[in-house]
Parts: sequence; C-alpha cells; structure tokens
Amino acid sequence: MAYDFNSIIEQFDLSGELVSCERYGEGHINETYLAVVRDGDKEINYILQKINSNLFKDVDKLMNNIMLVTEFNRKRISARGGNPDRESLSIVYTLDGKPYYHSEEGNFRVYKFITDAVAYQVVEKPEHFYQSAVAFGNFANLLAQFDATKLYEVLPNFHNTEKRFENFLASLKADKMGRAESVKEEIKFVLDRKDYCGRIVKLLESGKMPVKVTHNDTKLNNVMLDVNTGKPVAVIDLDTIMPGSICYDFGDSIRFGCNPCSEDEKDLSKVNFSISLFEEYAKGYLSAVGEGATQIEKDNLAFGAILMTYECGMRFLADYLDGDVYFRTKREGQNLDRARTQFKLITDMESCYEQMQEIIRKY
Ligand code: ADP
Ligand code: GN1
Ligand code: MG
Repeated sequence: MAYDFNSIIEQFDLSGELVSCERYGEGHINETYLAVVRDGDKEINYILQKINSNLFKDVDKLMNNIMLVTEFNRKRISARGGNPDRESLSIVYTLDGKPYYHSEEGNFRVYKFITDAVAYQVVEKPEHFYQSAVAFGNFANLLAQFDATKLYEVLPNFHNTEKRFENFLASLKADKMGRAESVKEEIKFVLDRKDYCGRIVKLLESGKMPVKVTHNDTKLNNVMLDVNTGKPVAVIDLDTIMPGSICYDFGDSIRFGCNPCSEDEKDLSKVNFSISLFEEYAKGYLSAVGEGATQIEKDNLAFGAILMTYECGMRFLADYLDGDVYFRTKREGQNLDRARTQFKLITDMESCYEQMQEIIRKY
C-alpha cells in the first residue's frame, strides 16, 4: 500500500525534499520504508515506519517507552565518548514536538538512519553472531540501571509461555480455517512439551529470578553491525522493550541465529541447530553482560533458548491456524514453514542440552 509520503515526511522536523520512499528491511511487524531526502546537494536517508496499529493500541505509551529508553541510553553513550546518533535509535520528532505523526492513514514515525551499518538476516560469519551477542549483552548491561517500573507493558504477557499455550489451545479449538487436521503432527509436538511453559514464568513470579528491562525481540536483524569492522553499532526495534527475563533475550537470539538458514526454510534437512554458533553467542553475551546476569539466570540461559524457540514455533503455528493474521506473510504456508523450522531446532537442542549447559558454565 502506498501512502502520501510527501505529506507525511513534511510533518517531521527535518529539512529537504523527499526523493524516494521504498519498502525496506525484513521485519514482520511494522511497515518499514527507506526515505531519501535531498537537502541542498546532500541526500540523507531516514527510516520511516508505519507503526502496526492492530498490535500496538496505545501508540503514545509505546513511543514514550522508546523515548525513555533511547534518551537514557544516549546520555550513557555520550558519557562514555560514543556517538549517540549512530549507537542508539534516534527519534526524529514532528514539527509540533511529537514522537510520531497520526493521520487517517495510520501512525508514522521517523528514525535517523544508522549509517554504514547492516542488519543481517542470517549469520554469514560466526564473528557477526559473536558481535551481535556483544551488542545485546551491552544493551542488557546499559539497561541494568534503568527503572523497570517506568515502562508501560506494551504487549502484556509477551513472553508468558503459559499464556501463549492457552492462546494456542484457543486457536486450535476455533480452527477457523479448518487447517488443524492437516498439521496434526505439529500440534502434537506443541502439546507434548506443555511442561516447558511454566518454568521461567514461575521463577519470575516467585522472585527467584529477577525481572529486568529487556528487549524481548533479540533477533539478529534487530542489531546493526558496522559494514567495515563488523563491530556492534546499535540495537534497534525497541517496540517490545518491557519488563522480562534476560533468559528470553538470550534465548531468542539463539533461536534465530543458530539456524544456518532462514526462519521459513522449506527444506528441513538444511535446518540444523549449530552448537558452535551457540558457543560464539554465549561467549560474546557473557563477556558483555557482566554484572547484568545472576547465577539463576545463567543456569537458565540454555533452557531459555529451547523455550523461546518453542514459544515462537507455537505462535507461528497458531497464526497458521488463525489464517495468518499476525505475522506478515508473503506466500501460502509460510507460517507453517516457520513453525516447522522452529520444531526442528528444538529437537536438535533437546539432544544437545547438556553440551549447551556445559558451554554456559565454561564462560
Ligand atoms: P519490525 O518491527 O517490523 O521488525 P524494525 O524496526 O526491526 O521493524 O525495522 C526493520 C528493518 O529496518 C531492520 O531489520 C533494519 O534492517 C532496518 N532499520 C530499522 N531501523 C533502522 C535505522 N534506524 N537505521 C537503519 N536501518 C534500520
Ligand atoms: C516478530 O518485529 P520482528 O519481525 O523483529 C515478533 C517477534 C517474533 C519474530 C519472529 C512484536 O519480530 O516476537 O519472535 O517476529 N515481534 C512481535 O521472527 O510480535
Ligand atoms: Mg525487527
């Protein structure tokens, strides 16, 4: 869908004229565009996003979270001599000082474009994955001093796997598209592992594991690495910044990055959990997170990887049953393929769980 991009960009506090505005990136949630603006003889890139309004009902509160976190991080980045425009997301405000623009077409926001950096879709070199771990470990470390009570819970129960399981059962019961019969094996896979659901939720509820401010969507393509050096530049996609567990953040990175192919690969013989990439990530994350991780959290990092993969697979399968209404799809059966890759990864992780634990202890 095309919008009146000129009139949208005009609302924001930036100088120049819009030259082009094209779809950009591989996110599943928002509509992201690369907006190129000409100012004199310079062309400047911006990220324009149409915020997903089906999902994010209270955009004021969502954007307030992002403002609080980016302002906090920007100060800390400046204090340590860094460049906040590159190392943090930077909101471009509207002419009347708002962090997003509301029009009949939807809610739009603009970020400064993080230059000379790339968000990888799959791990091309182990070094990239290691560096993404350093980025997310650092991010956890930066935010360890941020007061979690200031943040609004944008998507309540986002990683509450018990609730996700209940939602899955509801989708199964409704079976809106009549698809359940054809995916019995996948459904059984989910039901057989029900016991995974409560483990971290209970540790958090009982206070045995600390609740932290976490990113909650730590996929490789939500971190930007320097195109030249491969070193971490910034963590992006802050929509799901909320109270959570670092085991979720660690686990979600493993889920996405330790698979050598894409999340929707059809050929499952290519989908194998890479224990050596797991080791790269564990090494990078644990070196950067420092005091940001307690013993009980470390004991559950490897389990967090299985849990996040399980939760995500269950969400993809539920969305397939619901008729593909949540995750953006480009083709028929894509959510089912995504669910299947997750289940293959879980089977692999289950068989090398002890080795994963051993690696965490090593670092
Ligand atoms: P979604 O929530 O849909 O995943 P993201 O915020 O992750 O949306 O943006 C999608 C993609 O756009 C990212 O993976 C990245 O490639 C690119 N992107 C987002 N923000 C920036 C930015 N500030 N600078 C450069 N690229 C960005
Ligand atoms: C979505 O926004 P994006 O594409 O980075 C989803 C994550 C899933 C992921 C699976 C807000 O992430 O929870 O793990 O897809 N984000 C939201 O690829 O639901
Ligand atoms: Mg994203």
